[in-house]
Amino acid sequence: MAKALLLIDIQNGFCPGGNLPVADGDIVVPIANSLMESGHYDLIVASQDWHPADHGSFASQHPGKAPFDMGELSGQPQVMWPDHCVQGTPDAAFHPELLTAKINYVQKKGQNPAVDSYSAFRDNDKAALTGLAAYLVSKDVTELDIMGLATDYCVKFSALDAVDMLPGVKVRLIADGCRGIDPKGVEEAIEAMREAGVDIIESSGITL
Ligand code: VGL
Ligand code: ZN
Repeated sequence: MAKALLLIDIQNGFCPGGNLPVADGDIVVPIANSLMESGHYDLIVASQDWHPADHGSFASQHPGKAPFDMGELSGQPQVMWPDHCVQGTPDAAFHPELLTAKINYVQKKGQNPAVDSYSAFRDNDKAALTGLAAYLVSKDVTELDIMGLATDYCVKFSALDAVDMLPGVKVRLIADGCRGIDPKGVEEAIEAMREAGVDIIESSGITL
């Protein structure tokens, strides 16, 4: 029986000044920090979008495409993103104020140039697993709280996969600890998570 906090992609790239900034993305940092310091969690895990420079989700790899166009990657529809979170660059680093010393395990994702990986658990085509589900099972995690960036992409896909891949684990979304790319997408994402069985909560409701 263990309670885990999963911090999704709290990286410079998704914060103001980054290459794929989410409005007010950095506002989630103090929320993550106070939750990590609260003593509520037995285990703290963070994901990190970690792309090679030639990742196929980048518009720069598709002649004629601009960032945020729709395109294709390995035959599947794919949003064309600006180059972001390239391995080893400052854009891929965790936000400098995130208390990374409190993080027990970092799950990198998105390394395969031929497929995107919004979820911290597996690639978008659901073929390759990252190993995070097995890690959480090995730590006997029974409650998983999720927050981070971006609500309508990596947070959503991670929460849906958590429900799918961790049967018996209670999954909650800390809504005020998330920020998204598209306001309408955020509403739809929260509804999709709720329908899948994710509890939508606020960080203020988490107490020892
Ligand atoms: C993300 C788009 C592309 C995210 C990552 O972290 O939500 N979104 N790569
Ligand atoms: Zn990405």
